Amino acid sequence: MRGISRCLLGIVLCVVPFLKPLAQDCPDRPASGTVVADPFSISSRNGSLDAQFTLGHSVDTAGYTHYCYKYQAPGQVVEAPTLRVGPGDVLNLNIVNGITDGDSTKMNMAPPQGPKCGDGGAATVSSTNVHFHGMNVPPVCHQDDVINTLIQPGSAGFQYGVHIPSTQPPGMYWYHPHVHGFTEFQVNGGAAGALIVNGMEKSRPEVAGLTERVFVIRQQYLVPWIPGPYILTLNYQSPFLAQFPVIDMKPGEKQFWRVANATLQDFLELQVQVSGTAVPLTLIALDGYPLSQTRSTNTILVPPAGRAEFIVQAPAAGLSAAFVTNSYDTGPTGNLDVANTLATIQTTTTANSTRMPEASQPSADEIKYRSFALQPATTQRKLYFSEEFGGTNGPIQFYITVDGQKQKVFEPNEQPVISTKVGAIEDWTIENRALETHAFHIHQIHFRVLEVDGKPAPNQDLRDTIEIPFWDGKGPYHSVKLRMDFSDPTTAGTFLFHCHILLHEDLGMMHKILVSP
Ligand SMILES: [Cu+2]
Repeated sequence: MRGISRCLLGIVLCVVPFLKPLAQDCPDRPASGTVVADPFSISSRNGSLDAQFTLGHSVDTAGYTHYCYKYQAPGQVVEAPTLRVGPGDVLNLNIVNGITDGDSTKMNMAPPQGPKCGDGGAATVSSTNVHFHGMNVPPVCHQDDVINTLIQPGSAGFQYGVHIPSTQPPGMYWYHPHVHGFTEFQVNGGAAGALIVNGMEKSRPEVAGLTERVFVIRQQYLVPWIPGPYILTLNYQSPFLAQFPVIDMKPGEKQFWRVANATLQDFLELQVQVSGTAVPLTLIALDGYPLSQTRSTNTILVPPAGRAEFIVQAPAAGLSAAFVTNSYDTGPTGNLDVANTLATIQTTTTANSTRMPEASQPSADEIKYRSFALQPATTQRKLYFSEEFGGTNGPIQFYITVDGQKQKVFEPNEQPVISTKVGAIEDWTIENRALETHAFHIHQIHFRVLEVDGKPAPNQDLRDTIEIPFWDGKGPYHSVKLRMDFSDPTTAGTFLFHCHILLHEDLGMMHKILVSP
């Protein structure tokens, strides 16, 4: 549903950004129409990556808040650096909530009643925590718990120590705040960055030695109280009039692009167009997992929170080229995902960037994921997305429901709606009964896409986020059948599954699952 629903649901949410004096905490963003640089990158050394981020915000002249992760690099403060780790490393990330002028009195949620993690207290518009999206890491305090972890403004900070499994596939993941009710606020235009697990050249030698580019696409609502208008930014550079971000490539050069959809709700139908025609891209990985076989396609659909990694061949000198997203129909009650030029591509003889390492053999640990979720399922479940107009919780309710249970919105202190055990292999059929496309995401694990609309999926990819198209009001619902593999004890615990349209998640289209050891 469009952004207006947040305002319809609570005028307080819409006016909060206007009540505070201007703050200018966040680094300046790159000027429109300039060459896009990769995010600043920090890498693990001797098995650990130690860094400190401070969450800040700036309020623009329209009164809207942009959140940011600030990192003190040598000689400069940079925003949301790319974190690079290896399988088996520890990510020691210290998070300081540096918001000094937030207004925690206007909107808050009851304190989580689970074990206190971090500062405790009520979740407010200025509370934060971090989710490591796609990482197969434990859902426990100081790792990837987002149910009980709260980092409040003014506290000393919070120490994450995320143990990356030795079996974590090489690829692109991302990090962002995940406080229920306020995720969209903090991700909007700002607080999100890329997390890369090294070693893709071992699994997919096609990328060895290529120039590597990291692109994070974010979304900024322009007018928070009016639905629709937004811009998409590429590594924080926004377009202005016809001045688009510029990607430099050498003529004919093959580059390895790693693209994260860090938008709030946008389904990105990505293409590289040369002289107006989409050209073939070699797809290497989705959602951090290398494909079992590469495939050639000229369009890659990346739902909100998804990632796609692919090889792009630069045009010959003198041809016009662009990186674009097409318009995407999300249904009668869905958002308007319009066509956008993300960047123009210019050929230059001086383009350079970091290069992927040369190929080497993956270890046995690193290739374990290839057999993930191949075993037959022992349990079948059916879930569905739905929306309800009118009700006690505002004009629209957003639900994800286990078939047979009562429709209800997420409550931070609810009991898990699904309980299972380590070792379970389950097939979940997820229907979309709403007049709007939703994006299913589960924390901690990936799933194998077995079927789409009841037919075998041609590629059976491993994903952590997948689109389920809207119902058009007649005929069968669209659905996916996903194999959930809970065999890894590393990810035992209580964690979340939800729609990754962040407004929907904030409004309760989410529930808990318990995987008991
Ligand atoms: Cu949704």
